Amino acid sequence: MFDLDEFLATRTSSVNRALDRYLPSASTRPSTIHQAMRYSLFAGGKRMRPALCLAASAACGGKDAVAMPLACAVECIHTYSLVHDDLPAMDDDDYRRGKPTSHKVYGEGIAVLAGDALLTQAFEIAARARGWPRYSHQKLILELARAAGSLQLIAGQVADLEGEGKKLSAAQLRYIHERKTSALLCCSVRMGGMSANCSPPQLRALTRFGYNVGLAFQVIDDILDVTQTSEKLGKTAGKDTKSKKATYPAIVGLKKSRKIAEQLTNRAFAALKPFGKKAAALEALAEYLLKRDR
Ligand code: GRG
Repeated sequence: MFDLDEFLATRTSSVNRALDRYLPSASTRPSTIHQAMRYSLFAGGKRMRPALCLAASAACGGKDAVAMPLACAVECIHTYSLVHDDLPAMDDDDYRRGKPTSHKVYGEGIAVLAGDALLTQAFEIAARARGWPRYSHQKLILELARAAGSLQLIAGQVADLEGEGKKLSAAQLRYIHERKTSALLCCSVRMGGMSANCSPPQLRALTRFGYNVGLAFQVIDDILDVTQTSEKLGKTAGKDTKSKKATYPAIVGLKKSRKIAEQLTNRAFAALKPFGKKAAALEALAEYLLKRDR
């Protein structure tokens, strides 16, 4: 039996240590921005994207230490997106990762800059990865930039904002989920594989896995928003309904939403077949993400 608790505990510690090393210290001038970056980064996120990156590296025979800069880079991008998403001009939220949001503590100006700085920091950290025979630095930076750019993460956010209060079809909702959530999760998995110099068929299998796990992740996130408390989630529950967002539970109901998340997870499992036992961590993570309650 794969010990996922042990995997998550050890990987979270090593990711936190690496992030601490990569980021300027809290006292580095101008200290406000470095404190704000660290405040959100170390607020207690679940570190699912780095865990997926390291697990994908392991599936391809890679080493954690080699994948670490890429695992940390995706976490910086993810944290930036949360800081900006919480701003009054976006979702206007007071609570994230169990703490007051960045703009509540540091003010809007510093929160905008902290998000910008985390995004930039991600590329600086990724540039420290050594590059591999099949995957040059150029390919890695392209991968990250595409996932975070105006065709993926930002596109998802734009469609999400523009869809508020409108009745969206399941296809339109899928468009949002693919970009807002699945793209960065998939990128985390792919970069883990790249750090192990994975073969093209392995990269295709990881892409299928990451795409489906990413979609399942957002369906579950939508379900948790209506079934869990803010205390449990560490962010404001019921926000989607309040801001009239299109979600799977709103469009197809809770029961069907759970079924869809299961189907997506099964597709993710199927993609892992070629990796055999080496994919134990990825498989356990996909199951955990389906059954999570926060
Ligand atoms: C570029 C402003 C801007 C936004 C990008 C990612 C995003 C769009 C907005 C963030 C809000 C949101 C609901 C995103 C979907 C992805 C998601 C479910 C994020 C929460 O991820 P978790 O649960 O969070 O892994 P922790 O805090 O555990 O890391």
